[in-house]
Amino acid sequence: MTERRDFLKKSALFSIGSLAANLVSAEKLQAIEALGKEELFTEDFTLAPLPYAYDALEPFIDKQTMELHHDKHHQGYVTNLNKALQTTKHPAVTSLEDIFKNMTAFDTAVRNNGGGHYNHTLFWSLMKENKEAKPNNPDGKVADAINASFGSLDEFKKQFADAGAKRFGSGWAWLVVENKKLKITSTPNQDNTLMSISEVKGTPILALDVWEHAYYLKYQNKRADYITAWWNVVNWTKVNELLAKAE
Ligand code: MN3
Repeated sequence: MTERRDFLKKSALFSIGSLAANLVSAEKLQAIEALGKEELFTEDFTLAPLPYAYDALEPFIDKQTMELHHDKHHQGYVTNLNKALQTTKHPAVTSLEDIFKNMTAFDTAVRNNGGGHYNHTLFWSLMKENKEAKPNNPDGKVADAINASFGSLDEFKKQFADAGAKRFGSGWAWLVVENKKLKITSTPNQDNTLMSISEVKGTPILALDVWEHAYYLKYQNKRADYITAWWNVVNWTKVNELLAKAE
């Protein structure tokens, strides 16, 4: 335990040293030190590469959108999340899920950028290439669960697309599991249904980014067209995996 504390202290000092060199003024550094070193320490979150090529989702989602979305937008959330965790006081952090459970204990920048990091990581994993000209429909448990909860696949897709289309401004549409029940909902900004501040809670098993940056280059203002195209690249195998884990 002592070793761990020493390690934490050293790492914190190192991290403050780096901050002093790169990011913050002497005044800010003093304020940070006053917060207590251990609370400042966190291991940096990192951005994983996309699990497929940038052009894998063509023609439904274009290469340039994927490049900007992953390399600029998602990277921005990761960078700003690390910065926020290094410069604000907060409880010890071991995972994004821990942060979300106790959201009000963290700075707004942690909420926005932590949500951004989690939501995008999930979003990339929930898509896959589709070069076949045939409907991309779910099978297995998730197909049964969708029929049981919404009556039919068409009705589910209609309700989910509505949740995305009607989300005013920027946000996300979700299919979540709560108490073994499937639920469709949406959240503003980079919020998600794991956050303690979320009105609707549950474990996300399908996520759709409806921020303009997700579709504007190819679909301009036509969010509904983007959603219609997006169904072609949903990775239902991954949705089934997440459903099995959530139950
Ligand atoms: Mn996005």
